[in-house]
Amino acid sequence: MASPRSVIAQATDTKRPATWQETMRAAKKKHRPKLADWSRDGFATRRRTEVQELDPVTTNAQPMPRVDAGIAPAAFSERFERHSEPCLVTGVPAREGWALREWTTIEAPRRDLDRLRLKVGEDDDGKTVRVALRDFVSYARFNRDDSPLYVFDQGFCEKHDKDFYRVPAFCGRDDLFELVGEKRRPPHRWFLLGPQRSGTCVHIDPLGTAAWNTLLAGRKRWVLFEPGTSKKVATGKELVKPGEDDEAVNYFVDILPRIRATYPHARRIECVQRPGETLYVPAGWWHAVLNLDDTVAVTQNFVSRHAFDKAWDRTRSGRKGMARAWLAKLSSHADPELRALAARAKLQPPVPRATA
Ligand SMILES: O=C(O)CCC(=O)C(=O)O
Ligand SMILES: [Fe+2]
Repeated sequence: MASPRSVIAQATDTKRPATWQETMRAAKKKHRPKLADWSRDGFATRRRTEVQELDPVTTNAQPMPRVDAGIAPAAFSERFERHSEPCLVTGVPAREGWALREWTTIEAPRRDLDRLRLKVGEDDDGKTVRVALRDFVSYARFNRDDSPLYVFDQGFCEKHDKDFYRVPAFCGRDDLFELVGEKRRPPHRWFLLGPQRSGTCVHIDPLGTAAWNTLLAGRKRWVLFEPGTSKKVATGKELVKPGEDDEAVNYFVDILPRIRATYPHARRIECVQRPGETLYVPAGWWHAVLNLDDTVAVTQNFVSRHAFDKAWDRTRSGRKGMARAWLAKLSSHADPELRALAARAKLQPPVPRATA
C-alpha cells in the first residue's frame, strides 16, 4: 500500500500546469482584489470605437514638437531641457542600433524569453506580482478587460547588456541621480508591455525627474499639462461622476473631454507616439498615457543639470538621507558647473535631520 507521503508526491507529479487564463485570473485578483467585473465599462466591446477614435488627435491641443535623434545634445538641451518643453524624438533605436529593435510586437522575439517572469502589479502588502511572458502575451491577445494588467518591469532592464538599449544620446549628457549610486537612487528604469487599453493615469514623475520613453511597437496616446497646472485641472477630479473608474482608459475617453470643455485655457499638448519614437517628458509636467495597441516600450527617469533646482527641492524634502549623499557627491565633482549647483543648493536653509 502506498504511504500517504508517496500519494502526495504522486498528486503533485501529475498536477497539470496552470493555463494562462488561470495564471492571469490569479494575478488580477492579487493586483485589484476588490474589482469584481474587469469588463464592466465595455471599452473592449460596446465602447470600442470610442477608444479607436483617440487616434488621430482631433482636439485643439497644442501639437508636440518633433526632432530627429541626430539632434546634438547641446541643441536639445538648449531648445527643450532649458525651457522645460516636451518633444518627440524620432529614430533613436535605429540610429543607436538597439538590439531591443527586434521586439516588433508584444510577443518575445526569442523562444528562450517565453518563461521570463515579469512584474504586472503589486498585492495589498506591496508584494510583486509576476507572470511568465508567454502567459501575458496570450492575455494581451485575448483579454476583453477595460483596463488590462500592464507589465512595468525594472529587473529586465538591469539584466540586459548595453547593446540591448541605452540612454539616447540626445539626453545622455547627465543623469545627476547616478551620483548617489544604483542601490540608493529610487527605481528609474522600466521595460513596459502594454496591452491595448492599458495605460498610466495622469501624474507628475517623482522627485523632479524628467523621463524619456521609447516605443518599439504599437501606438501610445499622450496628454501633457504644463508645470503649474493645478491637480484639480489635470486630474479633472471634480468632473468624475460617482461610480466611474479612474483608470487611464476612463481618463482619456470620459474625463479628458470634460477637462477640455471645463478648463479650455489650461495649456495642454497631445500626441500619438508611434514605433521608433521617443517622448521626452520634462520635470514637472503632468502626463497620462493610453496604449492604443499592444505596445513595447522602455522608459527611464533622470535629472539633468538644467532641472537640478526642481529635483533638489523635491529630494531634500522627500528623501533627506539621499539628498545629503547627493549634495556631497555634487560638491566634490570634477565638473565646476556641478560644484556651482551644489554651492547654490547649500545656500538654502539646511535640510532637517532625518529621524529614521
Ligand atoms: O505608460 C507609459 O508609457 C508611461 C509611463 C510613465 O509615465 C511613468 O512610468 O512615469
Ligand atoms: Fe511618468
